[in-house]
Amino acid sequence: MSTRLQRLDHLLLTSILTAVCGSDPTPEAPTEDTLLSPSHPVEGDKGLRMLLLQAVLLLLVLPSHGQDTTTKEPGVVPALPSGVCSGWMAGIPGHPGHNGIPGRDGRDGTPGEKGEKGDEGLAGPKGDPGKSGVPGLEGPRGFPGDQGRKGDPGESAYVYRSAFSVGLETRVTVSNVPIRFTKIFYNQQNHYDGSTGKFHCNIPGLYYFSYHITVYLKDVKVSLYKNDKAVLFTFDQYQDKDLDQASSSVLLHLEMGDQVWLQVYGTGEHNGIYADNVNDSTFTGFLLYHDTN
Ligand SMILES: [Ca+2]
Repeated sequence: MSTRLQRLDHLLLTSILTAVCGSDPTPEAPTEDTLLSPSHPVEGDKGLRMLLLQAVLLLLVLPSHGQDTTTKEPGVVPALPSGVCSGWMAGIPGHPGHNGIPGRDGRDGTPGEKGEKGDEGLAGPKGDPGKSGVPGLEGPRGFPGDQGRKGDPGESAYVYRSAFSVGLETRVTVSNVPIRFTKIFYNQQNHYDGSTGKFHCNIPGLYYFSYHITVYLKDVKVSLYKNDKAVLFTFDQYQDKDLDQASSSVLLHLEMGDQVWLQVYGTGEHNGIYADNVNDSTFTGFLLYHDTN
């Protein structure tokens, strides 16, 4: 029963397609001339064919009568007879569709082979100085250098010279007055006055004084005076039939105008200071350092 119905549907579809396409299943495609010819029955056939096409579509939509679905393969559509509608004219091509959205990024490719060694780069900037090393051993002593040129003459030292050295020419017989040494050994600056027996300070500074006295016939008490004040004392007792020596020395700071001399001191007869052609009594003084201010 189902086979018969399928055959009937197939026969009906074939007839309809034949009616739509024409009596001849393989007619030549109508040309533009034939389609536009007034003698061609275009309008009448066109309405009939459209009606038949709608009927065919309705039959295809309706289910088959009493079709046995158990014996039919799902999705199998009966094949159309060969040669049917082979002259069907293709429609006008549609418009191209819009471009789709870009696809997702593909996966990372496999690593490539190792490339060749590149060229040597430019030299970098100069680095910071390194730390100082350990000092080396001291080298050998060098040769003496050339002698330097002679320096400029210094300030004259003449003004700072002050010295005298004098002695007795005869024995002293008078006490309590300055002893006059008239035997001049040195008195170039004339700071010692032989007429008074006093030394006059012309250059402030430190002075050295000394005296060496020959003692004969009497005891000797002698002092070094500075401006009427005894600052140094020497005492020698005379022994009969003998010669004694009395001496002393001192450093004194003197100001301008100070005076220094030797003098027998005391009330007794202590003037045994003696001198002759073979025995001298001397008095000496000189500037050691002058004041700098
Ligand atoms: Ca003595």
